[in-house]
Formats: sequence, C-alpha cells, structure tokens
Amino acid sequence: MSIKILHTADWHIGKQLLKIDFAQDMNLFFDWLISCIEEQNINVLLMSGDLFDQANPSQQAMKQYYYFLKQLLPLNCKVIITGGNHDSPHVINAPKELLEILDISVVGGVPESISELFVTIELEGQKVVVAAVPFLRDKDIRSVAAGESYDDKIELIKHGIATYFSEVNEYYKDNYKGVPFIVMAHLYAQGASVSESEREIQIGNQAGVESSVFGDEPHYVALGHIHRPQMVGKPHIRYSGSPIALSFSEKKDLKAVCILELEGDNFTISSLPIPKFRKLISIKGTVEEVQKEIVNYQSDSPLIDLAEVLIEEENENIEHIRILEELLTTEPQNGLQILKGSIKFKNEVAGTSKLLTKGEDINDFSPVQMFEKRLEQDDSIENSRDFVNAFKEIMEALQSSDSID
Ligand SMILES: [Mn+2]
Repeated sequence: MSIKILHTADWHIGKQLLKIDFAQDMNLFFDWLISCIEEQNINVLLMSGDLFDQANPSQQAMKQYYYFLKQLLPLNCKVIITGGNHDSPHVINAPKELLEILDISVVGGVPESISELFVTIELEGQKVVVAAVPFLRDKDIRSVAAGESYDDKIELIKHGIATYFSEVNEYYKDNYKGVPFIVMAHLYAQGASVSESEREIQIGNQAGVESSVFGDEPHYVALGHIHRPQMVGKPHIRYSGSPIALSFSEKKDLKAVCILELEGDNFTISSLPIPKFRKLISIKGTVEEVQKEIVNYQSDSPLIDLAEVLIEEENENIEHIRILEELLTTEPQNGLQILKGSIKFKNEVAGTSKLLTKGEDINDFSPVQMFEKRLEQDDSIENSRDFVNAFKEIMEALQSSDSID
C-alpha cells in the first residue's frame, strides 16, 4: 500500500488583479483539482499557506473555500491547510474543531505547543507524519529588544526561524523517529526565484532563510509563498507554486502541483501541470504594431485572456496617449482584455515624464510600494532606505497585531 500526497500552495482565494476577479479561475482550478484527486487516488492534500488573498476574506471567497471542501468530502482525502502571510490565523482557525471532524486539519498560526503541528496519517500499515508549520510571524519567533539595529533584527529573525525548525525536528525525533516525515512551511527561502505578486515578508526578503534550516530529518519539505514552482537546493525541498498566474510577472510560469508517492520510506516526487484557464500576455511595440496584434489576436482559453500593453514611440504625441487610453477602456475583443498599459517616448520633450502608465490601480500596490513612490517624489530625502526599513517595521508590527492586512 502506498500513500499519495498532493502538495499545493498560494491559492489566494478572493484575489483580484485590477478589475478582474479570479473567482472563475479558482472554480476551474478546484474542478480540476477534485478530478485529479479522484483519478490519481490522492490520499492527502497539503496546502502550504496563503489560502486567502486577504486577512479578512470576502463572503464570496469564504463560500468558495467551503464549497470546495464540501466537494472533497466524498473522496476520502485527508486535508492539511496552513496559514500564510496573507492569512489571518484567526480566520483560518475559527472552524478548526468542526473541520477536524471532517478529517480536515487547519493550522492558521503558530500554536502554543509544537505537538499541535503534527498530523499522522496511516493507511493499511503505511505511515507518514506531517509537521504543518504555518507562516512564522515576527512575534512567534523572537522577543523584541529595545534599540536593536535593522541588521540585528534580520539576524534575530533568521535565527528564530532556524531555531523553530530545529525544535520541530527534535519533536519529530523524540516521537516519530523512523516514520516518513513531511514538513510544510510558508517562507522565503534564499535563492528562490520570485515574481511580483508575493508580498514581502519579514522586513523584505533580506530575512530569507537557507534551505539548510530544515535539517536532515524531513523526507520532503512542502513550501509555499513563492508563486513559481521550483526546488530549492535539493529535489525534496520544493515550492509547488500558485495554481494560477496572479500577476503579469508570472505570465510565463508553468503552473503545477507536486505529487508524492510514498512506499515504505521511499518518496517518488513528480510535478503535474495545471491547465491554463486564461493567458496573461504582454504586447510590446509602436502604437501601430500593438493595435495590429490586438486586432489579430485569437484566444483559445476558456476565460478572457488579459494583456498589458507596452507602447514605445519615437516622438511624443498626444494622439498616442489617447489611443492607449481608448484601448484600456474598450470591452474585451477576440477573447482579450487590455488591463494595463504604459507608453514611452524615446525623444521626450524636456521636463515631461518619461513613462506614462495607465490602468494602474491602488490595489496593485503594497503599502510599502506606495511609501516608496511617495519618497521618490521628494528629492530632499537622502537616506530613503532607512525610511523604507522603518516603514516596513511599522507595517510588520501592525500585521503582527493581526488588526490589519
Ligand atoms: Mn505568501
């Protein structure tokens, strides 16, 4: 008897990109996932954090989540879900005891005792133990000391993360030694290749940990946070990636889930591609070239494809700007919607802005990015990096208190 485990992460239920709601994409993904679990006889589903896009998900997002779980029930698949940096531990944990009855384990935030992270699964004599480690918030892993420098803080966070995982391994060795072992985690591992849509965690990515923090004990590390599927250092330490492209920077990513098959203590790891429900594309060139490409576009996606247009022209021309604005406000054509665009003039008139970006939305920017934009407008600020770091610390303190996202 073998145990089949599916590892996925970063669903970001409720995510919107500009005016596009990804609810339909998630529905199609859930349909695909359900049939995949059924066809492949998956016994365990691991979801490594960022279940929702917002700490306070919309009612529609909650409904979508519970509807998915309901569909899963007849399939006899054990579910383990952890909270990511986007998730509120309280929101994830609220239905914990009810879900437990349905064989769905949720670990929204760091529990009181490490033992609460551990879930064992036994199927006809084949055993596996999972340590469901959620996103580790600053307050979970270190005590704040007055007057510490920014660099001290990064070192303390890294040290705190490493200590936490070594305690997880100690607990495993004391209680489950010899049993195949999976660790779930939601963090930034150094060397991973990122896209634009992962919100920075732990004062930027400077506190990224080395994959060695997981130690020698885990047979597999099921990572979340980075949206591009990849292994980190070793083949058994992996990001499954997000199921759908959540920003234009992910447009070329192949989206996938990881499938592990465990027989005895031998893991076979493979990657299963997820169909693309819509494409995210960039259209580049002069106004004429861009217009031509849009007119000739043909979509074969079930959902409307989304485009960003990047226009580059020799000379500044108000007519070109007008055309871009028009493109951004037209209804989808040939299965394509223009979502955002920018225009650049090579020979700009002195003093005019080099780059005009249209279709940007305040929701596309993190608070830190907005702060950086504000700083850019002020030439008198010299040590802007210090300001940004201080701002990140404030944001993180607020997030740790869990009152805002
Ligand atoms: Mn994340």
